[in-house]
Amino acid sequence: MTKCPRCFVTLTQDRYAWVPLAPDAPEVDEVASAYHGSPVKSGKVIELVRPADAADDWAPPAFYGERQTGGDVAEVCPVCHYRLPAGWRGAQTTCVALAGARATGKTVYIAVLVKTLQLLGERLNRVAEPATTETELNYLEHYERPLYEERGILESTPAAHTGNPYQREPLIFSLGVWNEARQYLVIRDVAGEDLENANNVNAASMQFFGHADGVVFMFDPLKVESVRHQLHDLVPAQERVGGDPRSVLRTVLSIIGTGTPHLAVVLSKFDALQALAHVDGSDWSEVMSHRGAGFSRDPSLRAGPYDEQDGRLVHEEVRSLLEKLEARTMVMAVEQPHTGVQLSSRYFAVSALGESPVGDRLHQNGISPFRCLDPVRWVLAQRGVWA
Ligand SMILES: Nc1nc2c(ncn2[C@@H]2O[C@H](COP(=O)(O)OP(=O)(O)O)[C@@H](O)[C@H]2O)c(=O)[nH]1
Ligand SMILES: [Mg+2]
Ligand SMILES: [Zn+2]
Repeated sequence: MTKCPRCFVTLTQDRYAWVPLAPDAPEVDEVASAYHGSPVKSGKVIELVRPADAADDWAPPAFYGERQTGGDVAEVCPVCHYRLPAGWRGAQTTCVALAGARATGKTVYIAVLVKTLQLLGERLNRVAEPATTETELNYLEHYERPLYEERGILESTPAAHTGNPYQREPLIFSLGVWNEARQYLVIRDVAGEDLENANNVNAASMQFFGHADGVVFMFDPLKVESVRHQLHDLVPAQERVGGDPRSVLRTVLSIIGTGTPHLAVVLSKFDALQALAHVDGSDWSEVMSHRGAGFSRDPSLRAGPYDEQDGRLVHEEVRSLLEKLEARTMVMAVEQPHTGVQLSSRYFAVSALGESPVGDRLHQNGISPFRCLDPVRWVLAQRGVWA
């Protein structure tokens, strides 16, 4: 099954659309603009709907778009008018959407996730590489370079209606051939502001959450007062931005509506909780220094298939951690959603950096990711990819 990389809607054999590659007078495309979140210009979109009496093996007549426009065309998604990468319809896609309040670590997570995905790919004898030039440049400029080269920390992702909107573009990675099909992983970042604003529930540009295969919802433990308090001397203070995770989760679940993505609830910046092991005499130190715990080790780069048993163990552990973090209302929101739609969900713990940054610079030990692959491998495994 193939989905559009932007709106995540499944591409069916019933609807097609094209745009001229070199339009004479590009105009604002209202549909594309609504799904993108800011004005998009293009030539006139040519649409084709399967006739009601068409045979089962109906396909668009050859060069239909070219003949309609009198020039070269590119195929676009019939729903959101996103220009589909070459050969897209013949491939299979796994679409993952990041969610969470501002500064929960989504963008840093994506930067590191791609690196660890490539490491695992090497072990599985598979590639994990940008599928388009746009993705390559976007990843390099907005994710990889700020984190790995400048060793700084990424700027907070701008909201969809402000400046440089790199997070409106999907990141598309080729995962090679698996199950006799070309596989792509599409990752969509999001600006936390857009999810902290409950008015966005019906925005076209947010509807991809409902169509995703996986939604990775991040929860920042440093937002929890008692954790921050105990970490006082151990972990450099982070800026106190970002909304209430519970209301963000509520908004995300509302956007998902009747959709059925797998929901990964991820405790981010797990290094901060691990640091609590060193707080003598605190009740946290006992919990966090438990050597036998699944969250004390990271088997995620083993070349084997996704480890379901390990996943369940960590799921239970993180679930009780969340309750300890006074996040019981979040657990309830996940397990008894107000929308009435019970999603397949699992809890995870990740640290993208492995250690807390000092001010706006990375820790001198650099980056040592912890369990970053787990949520995405779980989603991929549900689709039988790299499983
Ligand atoms: N301790 C720790 N801090 C992190 C980690 N990942 C991100 N951060 C911090 O959280 C801040 C926000 O990260 P970012 O990815 O921009 O958050 P976003 O707004 O959710 O995209 C960064 O500036 C880092 O200081 C992590 O794994 N550990
Ligand atoms: Mg961000
Ligand atoms: Zn689309």
